[in-house]
Amino acid sequence: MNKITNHMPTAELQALDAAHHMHPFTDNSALARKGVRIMKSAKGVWLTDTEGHRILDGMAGLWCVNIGYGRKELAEVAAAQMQELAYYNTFFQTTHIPAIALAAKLAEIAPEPLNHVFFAGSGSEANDTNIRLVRRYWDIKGQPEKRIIIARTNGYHGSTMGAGSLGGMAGIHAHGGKIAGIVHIGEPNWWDQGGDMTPEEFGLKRARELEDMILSLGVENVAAFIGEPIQGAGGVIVPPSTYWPEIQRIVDKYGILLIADEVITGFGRTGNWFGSQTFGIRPHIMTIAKGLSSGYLPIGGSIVCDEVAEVMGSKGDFNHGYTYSGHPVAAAVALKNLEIMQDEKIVEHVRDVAHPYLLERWQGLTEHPMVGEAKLVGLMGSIALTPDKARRAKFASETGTVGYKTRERCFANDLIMRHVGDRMIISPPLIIQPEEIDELIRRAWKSLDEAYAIVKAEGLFVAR
Ligand code: PXG
Repeated sequence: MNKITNHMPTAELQALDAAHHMHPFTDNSALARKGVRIMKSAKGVWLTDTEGHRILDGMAGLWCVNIGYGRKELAEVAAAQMQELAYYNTFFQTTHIPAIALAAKLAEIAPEPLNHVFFAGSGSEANDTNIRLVRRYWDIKGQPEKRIIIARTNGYHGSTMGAGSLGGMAGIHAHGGKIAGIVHIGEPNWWDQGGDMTPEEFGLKRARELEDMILSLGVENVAAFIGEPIQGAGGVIVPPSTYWPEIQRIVDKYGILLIADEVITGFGRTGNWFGSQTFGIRPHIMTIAKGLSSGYLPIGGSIVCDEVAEVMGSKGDFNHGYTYSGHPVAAAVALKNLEIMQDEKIVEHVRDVAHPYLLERWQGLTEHPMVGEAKLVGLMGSIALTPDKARRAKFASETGTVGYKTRERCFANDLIMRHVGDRMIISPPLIIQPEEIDELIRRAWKSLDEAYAIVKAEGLFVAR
């Protein structure tokens, strides 16, 4: 086979990709017919593809490139660490300097009493760790029957067997099934499901489903509750203000463990280091990945509170771990990423500059005839597309039809803004500057206008 170079025509690269590459969450034969988009390089918030388009990345890759693309310092740290110690494991009573330093840094950044880190290679792996960890915790405490984990419909926790089961997405369960001992309650999605209730009433109602579920299962059988502070892959669903305080009250009352999945909301995304701080949540365990290394290398983990770590350490081995738990190169890069975030005050930039600047313009999108609500926490936002704002109506077409058409216009206008059903979502790199926000909003308006024209012309601007 010929050497693949960046000079190879896009069509040839697409043909090779279609012949040999199975993409995640993709209809691969449909993609083969259409032709995949091939990214080539990136700097800051800007991607360049093999056709020379400069694309504004409104998603930070897959919610992860928080400090932006092309940071040389991270490449240098990776190269240096590979030469110093490319790999060693953290099993068998050994460790290495990057894993020590990163665990200590995470303990410094995370809220008290979260001071202990179990490393994984991804968010999915970390959530698989969490399933085994919470069950082992109750075993050691002499309550081995406490095994059930309560999660939420339309939550996303990854796509390994365990993490996919924690997630509440029927499409994932349909492909390969779901492990036992995980149940789901409703999501705090007021726009879609709140009916005539106020957001605050609906938030309480959805939180109280946790109490009802605990009581119906028997608290003696329940190990933990897991939730994303803000559902990301589910469509950037910002819960009503009443939701998390009520969840916290219930978790405290029944003494079950609380796992905050911070894979997206961690590391500055919501304007604080962690989404748990933004919502006043006090988790026993936080799942982390993505922004931990700004996506420069794969790494994830579970940050565990003192009490859980103490119990886990009190009765022999925890028979669990990954070859790449605390991988030295990934750990060194993650540590440098966090140092850059601190030195350049990136969390403060989100909170004091980028969020307030974007908020006003993002909310302005609700003046568009097709946009109902606009939500933005930190730099995590969504808009609901609707044919009738007052009724929060859904489109008559199959859910996602209008969202997909809108996403296609964004792609055509060199803006990466995704759709989840008929919601459009953004999660740009945290280093985004006001002039780039202006450009994002310009492209979003243009794409919405074009999509609206298409939707109307096709007779799809019709309520269900
Ligand atoms: N938890 C949350 C909250 C996530 O968003 C994971 C766990 C799993 O992490 P890994 O590293 O195993 O992928 C995620 C991942 C999407 C999309 O379509 C979102 C994710 C992954 C892939 C696609 O928005 N989030």
